[in-house]
Parts: sequence; C-alpha cells; structure tokens
Amino acid sequence: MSEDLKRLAAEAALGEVQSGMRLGIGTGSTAEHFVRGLGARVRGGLDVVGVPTSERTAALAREEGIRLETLENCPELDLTVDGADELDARLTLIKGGGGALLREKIVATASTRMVVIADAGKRVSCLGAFALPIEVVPFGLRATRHSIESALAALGYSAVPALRGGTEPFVTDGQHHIFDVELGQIHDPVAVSEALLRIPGVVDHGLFIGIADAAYVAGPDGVDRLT
Ligand code: ABF
Repeated sequence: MSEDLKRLAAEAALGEVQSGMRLGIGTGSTAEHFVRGLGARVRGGLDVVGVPTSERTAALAREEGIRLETLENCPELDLTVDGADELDARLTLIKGGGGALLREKIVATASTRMVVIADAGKRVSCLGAFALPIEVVPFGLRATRHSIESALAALGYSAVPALRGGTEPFVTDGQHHIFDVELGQIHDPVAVSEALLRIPGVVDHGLFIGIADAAYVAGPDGVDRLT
C-alpha cells in the first residue's frame, strides 16, 4: 500500500519534468519510484540530464539509462525531486533518514525548484517525531556530541544524540558520520538549525527550511499538491 502511494506521488512529480531540464534526483524508496518512472520516459524520448544526490541513486539512474552529470559540471539545476522523512504545512522538512542529507541539501539548493514526493504518513502538524539527523565530521566526535547536547539543552531539549550505526558508525557519501536526535516536537526549526550550524564539527542537519517549493503527497483519496 505504502509503496503504491510512493509510486503515485512520484508519478505526479514526473508531470513537472520537461525535455531539456537539468534535474536533481533524490534518494530513498520514494525517489526510487521517481527514478524508475523517469527512466521509462527517457527510453520514450524525454531528454534530460540528472545530478544524483547519492551513489545509490547514481547506480539506479545509470541502470535506467538516465544521462548523469556531476554538480561540478552542471551547477545550476531546474528542478530537484526528492523524498522526505517528515513535512509540515509550511513545507519545512526533516530529511536524512537515508543518510544522504548533505548532498540532498546541496543539490536542492542549486535548483530553481524543489518538489517533495511522499506518502501521507510523512505529513505532520509539527516536525520532530522522526529523529533529526545531524551530519558531523569524524574528528572530535565526543566533543561535537557534547556541543550538540548543550546547544539543544539551551533550547529546552533534553536529547541524547545517538551515533548512527553505534560501534560501527554509518559513513556518509561525504565520509562523515550522523547523530540522530529525538526532539519530539520542533516548534522553532530556525532556532534549532541556527544553533546546530554554530557548532564547528556539524557539517549540516536534516532540517530543510524554505527549500521545498511544492510537495506531492499521496494518500488513500489521491495525490494532494501542497505549495
Ligand atoms: C531521502 O530518503 C531522505 O532525505 C529521506 O531520509 C528518505 C526518505 O526515504 P523514503 O522515501 O524511503 O521514505 O529522501
């Protein structure tokens, strides 16, 4: 059921893709439906070039016969289509459950438009039930964890950052690690974002604020387009 909804959301976003576009291509199971649908259209004659947000997406896009470029060679994109872990009514997102948040944010920010694709289970009134991923450099992990804890405590959160992967830490495409932090409810995403970005060991976090322009959210009654 959820896979069907993801596919419906991805198909709806494919309606925004036109020949000649430079596309940012997202990561995750919803984005995979988009890549497969895009592959079918490319085989039918659609002419686009894609910049993938992860090695995983790059491999699938290649299999699908989608022409790929690096962001270095193609630094300005028309449209990025990507999934999310949570989205609210203002189209603020939590992303990074799949571990690709940094490239996802760089690619989305390099795009004129970003469109989110999701099943209705991702839609929330207040972000934060999904643990917020925070990408950090491996150097000084314990010090960075301490700084994250203190910064969040100053905002009223008593949260303990959990290193993804534990004793065998998950390594991102950028060779970083990820702390996941359960915040419960994020009433002021901007304050959380600013506090985290002040910490030197933090590379970025999974809050996407003011980046998404629209979202296709698929539920049992059809696909809603949110703007
Ligand atoms: C990417 O994949 C991520 O930012 C997010 O973490 C995840 C969503 O995955 P799925 O579509 O599998 O739920 O979009």
